Amino acid sequence: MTVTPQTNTTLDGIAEALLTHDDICICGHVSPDGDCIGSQLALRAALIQAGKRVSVLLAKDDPTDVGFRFLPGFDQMVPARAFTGPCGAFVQVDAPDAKRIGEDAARLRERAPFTITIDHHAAPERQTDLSYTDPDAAATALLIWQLVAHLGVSRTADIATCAYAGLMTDTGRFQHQNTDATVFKAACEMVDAGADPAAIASEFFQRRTMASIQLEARCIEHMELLCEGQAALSFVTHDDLESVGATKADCEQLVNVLRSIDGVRVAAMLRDEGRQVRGSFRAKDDIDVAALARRFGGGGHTAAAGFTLHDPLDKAIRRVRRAVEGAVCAGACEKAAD
Ligand SMILES: [Mn+2]
Repeated sequence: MTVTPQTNTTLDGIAEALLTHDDICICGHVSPDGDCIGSQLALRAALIQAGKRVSVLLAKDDPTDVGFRFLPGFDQMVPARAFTGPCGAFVQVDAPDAKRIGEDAARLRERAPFTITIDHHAAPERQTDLSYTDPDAAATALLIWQLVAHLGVSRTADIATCAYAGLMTDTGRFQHQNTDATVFKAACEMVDAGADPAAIASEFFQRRTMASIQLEARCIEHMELLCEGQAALSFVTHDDLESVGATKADCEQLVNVLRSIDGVRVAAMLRDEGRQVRGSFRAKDDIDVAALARRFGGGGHTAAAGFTLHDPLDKAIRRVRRAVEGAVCAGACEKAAD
């Protein structure tokens, strides 16, 4: 466990603060993933059990992954923009800063009398009254699972299901570098508490839309291999999305498809959003793609990071291609010289 310097409390401290507040608003990040939604809904269920009034907010009102819909409490989620209820304490999970929670939630956070961060993304500064950030945790859902014990409520099947969904997705189905004994021990506890691995995996991974399959075909069409096949770069345009009827959520897995190619060490995927280009990096070995993403003002984890470029697509592709070649081809030369 490595808590960041921005961490100023313990999970016990977070639990105590939550129990002394009411009308708790729980928000995640823009382009929410399974860990984000799973963490929000697991915490919601635990706090309701503790007798609290809780609201769960979506950073944006974009359509989300279909897999989320079966998670207990998902139907209660409201976009931050539309939220008009009381907010006695604002909790952000799986998101380190105002940028990641988006403008609407950030405005709500400014008005909240008390603010909390529970996260596993290292960040340069603390933006809330309390923060517990552990970059060694494989998923925020793992921290929420631990927090539930500190709240003194029981780990119900609903909480376990939401937490398991977060843990399963952020470890890439228990395959990523962050998958360790702690992850399996927690997953075991969640299954003991009532999470159904096959049912949850089926909701997340056996429900792909035709649009997402067609979008994957476009992504593969546009793909180029760099550094003698050690890196893969691709993109989808706004037209690609429109012509197959895909949503932004359908893009999330494309970068993993690129990474899965034999010999590829780094994958880069760009999505043209018109005024900006959203990018994702994934690494298969020890290349630090968070450092690469930071060069474009983004960030994330060592093996999975993201960024946004305010460039036309062709320029964004050139910049990313150069950065990836610098990191991967140069790294390959160093390895050869060892
Ligand atoms: Mn996460």
